[in-house]
Amino acid sequence: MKTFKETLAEKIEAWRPRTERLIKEYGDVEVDKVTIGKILGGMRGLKCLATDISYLDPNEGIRYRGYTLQEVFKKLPKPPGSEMPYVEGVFYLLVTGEMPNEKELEHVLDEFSKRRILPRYVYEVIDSFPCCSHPMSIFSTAILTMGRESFFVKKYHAGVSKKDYWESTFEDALNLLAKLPEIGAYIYAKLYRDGKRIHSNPDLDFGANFAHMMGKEKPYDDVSRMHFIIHSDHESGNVSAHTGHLVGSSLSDVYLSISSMVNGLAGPLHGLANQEVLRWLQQLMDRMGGKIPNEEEMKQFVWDTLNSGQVIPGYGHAVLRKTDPRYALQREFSLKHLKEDPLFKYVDMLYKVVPPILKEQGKAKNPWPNVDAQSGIIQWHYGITEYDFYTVLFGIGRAIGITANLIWDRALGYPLERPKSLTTEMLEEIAGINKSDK
Ligand code: CMX
Repeated sequence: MKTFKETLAEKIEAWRPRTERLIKEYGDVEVDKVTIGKILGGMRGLKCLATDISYLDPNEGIRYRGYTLQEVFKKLPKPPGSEMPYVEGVFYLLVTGEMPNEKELEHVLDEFSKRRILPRYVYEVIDSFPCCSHPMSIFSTAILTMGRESFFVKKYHAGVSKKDYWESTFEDALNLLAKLPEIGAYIYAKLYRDGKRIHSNPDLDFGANFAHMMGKEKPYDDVSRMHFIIHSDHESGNVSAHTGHLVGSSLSDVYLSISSMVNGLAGPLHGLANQEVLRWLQQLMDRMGGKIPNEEEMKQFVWDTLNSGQVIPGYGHAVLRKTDPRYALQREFSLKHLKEDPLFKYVDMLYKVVPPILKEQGKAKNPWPNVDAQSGIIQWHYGITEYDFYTVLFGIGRAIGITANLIWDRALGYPLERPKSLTTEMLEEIAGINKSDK
């Protein structure tokens, strides 16, 4: 049997001529048009990045290596007695493009397990944070601290060939990913459980070990697997993925890149939205004195939010134009496991009430729910009620896709990113605005 790394090496060798040919023979072929609207509009929809790890279709949602999320969940191997697949399996899929067979899975499980031990200084760094720090700041710093472990940095300074950069990046990726559940669980213990740490169990897979360290019973292991898998990748233009790629393009190591992506994910328009959903629902609960609102009351709450100039958290998307399949998958799980939970009832009523209101308001291009509209509610149900922590969970998952991308960025020799910027005056000149019109 070929190892994970050997399989990847073969894939890379086979893939390189394709990108080399595109650059050499078709480098001048136009793909998209850069307008002033795109430049001043956050480059929304501009086709200017390449990745083979995942593709986001506006109507269908994300595909990992060509597989829809439904297919990923159906085809990836699952631990005995579990509803959700191994997280390690999704990393194998994202990196190699193939579903792992039994032997390949065993190998990748072993690779993760043997790299999971967290250096002591990481606990010390987490311990040293001042009170009231946001868990995402701690998470980002904990990752950054481990930069001293980077194989890539050692190999780079030893003068390894560019063609081989991917190998040490692959090692860094596995070394970091394997430690993320423990970093996350320790941040949680430190902030919300008086530092009472539950030791990692080497016999458990990524999802189950995380659940164990969080002190949670079944089916929280499946909740974790589902959460990490659905958040792992969403193409490369979103803030976290793009940040990871951009920072990595300067040959910063995996630790620097992933810490940076975590900082991008921490923004309220991106990953922080899942905590915003909970905060917003709590306001409604307070207003309702705990009882379930009727549809009219819910509509009023949504309109009040919009009229006060705020967005409806968990709704809308920069690319998607339908209900996010990540929302749909979590809804399916919730209908099975937490149908009677009052917060789920709120979320379900919002699904009915919000899209027509956003359509009526006429601003949001996508009135449908995204992944964040549902994820926090599931965590809450299983007792993770400290919603500041939710984005850390998102970050653990997102690191899986971004490291897969970083490995391939190095393998295909993607260069330093360096777009060109213009001044407002230059744009006005291009637009043909005369000085006297201004
Ligand atoms: N509620 C109210 N207004 C919304 C809205 C929502 N959920 N979604 C978009 N809009 C508004 C925008 O604020 C914008 O208004 P202005 O013209 O006044 O600036 C207008 O509709 C057009 O925005 P858009 O093109 O539809 O959306 P963007 O690509 O600019 O932004 C997103 C996308 C996700 C930031 C936005 O929909 C939003 O703020 N949603 C709420 C926050 C959220 O759920 N974020 C998580 C996204 C998933 C993720 O990446 O993690």
